[in-house]
Amino acid sequence: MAAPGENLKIDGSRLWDSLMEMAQIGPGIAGGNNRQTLTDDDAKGRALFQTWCEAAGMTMGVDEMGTMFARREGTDPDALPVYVGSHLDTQPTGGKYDGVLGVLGGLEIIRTLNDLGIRTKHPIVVTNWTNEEGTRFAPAMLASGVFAGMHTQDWAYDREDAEGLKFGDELARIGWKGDEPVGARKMHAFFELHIEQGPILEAEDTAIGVVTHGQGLWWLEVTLTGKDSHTGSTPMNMRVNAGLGMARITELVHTIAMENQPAAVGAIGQANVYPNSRNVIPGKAVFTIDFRSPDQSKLDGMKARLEAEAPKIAADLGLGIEIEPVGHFDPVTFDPGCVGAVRAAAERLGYSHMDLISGAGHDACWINRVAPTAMVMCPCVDGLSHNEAEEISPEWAAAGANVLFHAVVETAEI
Ligand code: HGY
Ligand code: MN
Ligand code: MN
Ligand code: MN
Repeated sequence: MAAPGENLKIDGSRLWDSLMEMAQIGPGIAGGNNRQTLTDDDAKGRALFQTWCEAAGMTMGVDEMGTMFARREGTDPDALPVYVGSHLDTQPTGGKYDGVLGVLGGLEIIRTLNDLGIRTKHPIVVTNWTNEEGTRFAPAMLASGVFAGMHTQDWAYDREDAEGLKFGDELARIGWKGDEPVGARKMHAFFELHIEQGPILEAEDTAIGVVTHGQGLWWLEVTLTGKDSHTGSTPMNMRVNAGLGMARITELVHTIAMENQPAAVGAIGQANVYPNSRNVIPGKAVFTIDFRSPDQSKLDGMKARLEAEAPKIAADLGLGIEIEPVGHFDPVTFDPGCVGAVRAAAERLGYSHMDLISGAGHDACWINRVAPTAMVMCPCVDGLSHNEAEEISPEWAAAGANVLFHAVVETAEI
């Protein structure tokens, strides 16, 4: 396969302009984005992406989970396409680049090939996976998980948000419930460009992360049941305090992760007490736990220890407890061939690069189960993400997109 010449580069300012234009849709309150999945803002972002894809001569397909597939034909229509993409949905207090850089980086590949009049042998399909974030509808990477056969579509359609709205209903409401069966598409390879969302690349002054592995994840939802009572007149020895149980289990999660260092993390994400009144002892607490590790035994060991010790905390306080796994994937090893294409591209282009384990989950983690897959990462300022202050430089964005371009085009064969 002929590798693209090192002088073949994407148009970094066009990519940056598109990032900034997409960032106008679903603005946050502090300079970032709140374009949560299946909201009207998500629909607007999807519409803008579709307009751009059609202007670039691509045809759009949409599957029954709402995932968007914009296809550019190759010279060999029978060749399996090379897929490239990420997600356009954001956290409630998200940044402008998480996911979006990977989708628009894919679009920039097409725009550049059009400029250069280059036609690859394999078709190329730029993808926007529905509901990668999993914050409105748990779990994360929901559509790519259905695509990879990890969840049934019916189970996904029944996922509810905090208002009790169902995923399937909201997908239909915004008009993005496609007609393609999910997972029917076969891929020659899948590549995803993403910001690191951690501090390593910036600290190492390195432009490109060659992602060899991804952490595994357990998401657990804990419900503690106690008794609402008066914060003033209830004696301390008569309280059945779900808020206290949540605090102690929060500490337990941290202790478990710290005792599994290095390469293990754990935290509480969402936390709600009920009735959430300032002079009522909470009779109920519902909160989510996020454990991650690249080491399978540490990952499963942390979950097992939590499941063994949290009930003892609950029993000491007279609380009822339910622990429900709501998301999981094992540690990921990406395809050595695709990882090699990423590494060779970084070398050919003269970018500093290092092998990296992804701390965050990505659609690529699921797609890696059904197609040869690899990721390209670029640094982000202070390693900050899932925060409206998330920031990257245009140079970092362009470097990541150039490596993505070379890896995709080499794999799609020119
Ligand atoms: O949770 C994750 O790792 C991803 O950002 N959704
Ligand atoms: Mn992401
Ligand atoms: Mn994210
Ligand atoms: Mn497992």
